[in-house]
Amino acid sequence: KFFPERKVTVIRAPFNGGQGKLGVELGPDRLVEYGLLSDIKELGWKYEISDPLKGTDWEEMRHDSSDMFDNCKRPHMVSECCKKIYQASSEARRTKSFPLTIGGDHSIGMSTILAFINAHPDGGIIWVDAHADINTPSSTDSGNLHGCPVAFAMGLDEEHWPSDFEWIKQLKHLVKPNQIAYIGLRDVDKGEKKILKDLGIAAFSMYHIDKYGINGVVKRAIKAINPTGEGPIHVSYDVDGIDPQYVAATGTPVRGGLTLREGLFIVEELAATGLLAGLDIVEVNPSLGASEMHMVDTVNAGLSISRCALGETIL
Ligand code: HAR
Ligand code: MN
Ligand code: MN
Ligand code: MN
Repeated sequence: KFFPERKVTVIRAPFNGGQGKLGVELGPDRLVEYGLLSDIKELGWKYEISDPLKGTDWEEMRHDSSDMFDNCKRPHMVSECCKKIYQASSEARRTKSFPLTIGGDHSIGMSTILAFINAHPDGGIIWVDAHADINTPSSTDSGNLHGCPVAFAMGLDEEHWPSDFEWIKQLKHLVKPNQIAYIGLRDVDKGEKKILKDLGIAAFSMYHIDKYGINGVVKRAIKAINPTGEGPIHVSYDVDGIDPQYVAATGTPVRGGLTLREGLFIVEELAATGLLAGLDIVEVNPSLGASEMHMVDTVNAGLSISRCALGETIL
């Protein structure tokens, strides 16, 4: 009901500046090479492609190693690229097109969820991930901003932000703690645990999946962010939420994750509710994994997630 014309905007986000491993910027091309666009068509959607980072002067971005703020790495690059992705995502929402953003590292999640919340102030977000990505520029140990997008989208600790992120402070809406729920967590930093607890954010770890089953967790997550049962839901899907036995070609794999079926069930169930209103697929790194097979498995997992989100069912 949110997408009367059944149109998808595929937003390419070939970005790696939120972390230190090369290769994740190749994710979008690999997903397309392995059939993303034909999958979309086959499921009865039209698509258009948005390429907001095209023409980016990467030399200028890396102007020098002075793109640091305390221990935060590349704040200028991350902010500039995220601003462009925010604009592309907002434009897709303006035209009632389903934004399918393909990364790239997860720093770009700040853009897609902010565009979502500014288009749908009553919306809810499900963040599928092994990690909570809610470090602030002050709490991050690694300095990698792909560990911080949720904190930026929520305006946490904004008095200590690098000045590059001023644009976020100008937005009408930021994400509120009751508008996001996590599924799949298993590697959360000490400082992040405190933030999650203090703000009362709904966080379903692998423990909760073992305890309630994936169906029980998805139900609880929807209820936490969408008490009326009618608001739209955006999913920001870090493929490392799924266990590395299925998804090995990713920058920060953590064992003990979702099975591939559990990972797909999340999006199948959200698509079935008719509330799914946007998807990010991030952290596919075709250069990682011990073999070609790992790359192929990981890309195919990303494609399966997209197809489930667009309504593919098993029968
Ligand atoms: N929490 C760690 C940090 O802040 C690692 C998190 C980043 N890893 C990701 N994002 N792939 O989900 O650096
Ligand atoms: Mn700057
Ligand atoms: Mn992530
Ligand atoms: Mn992660």
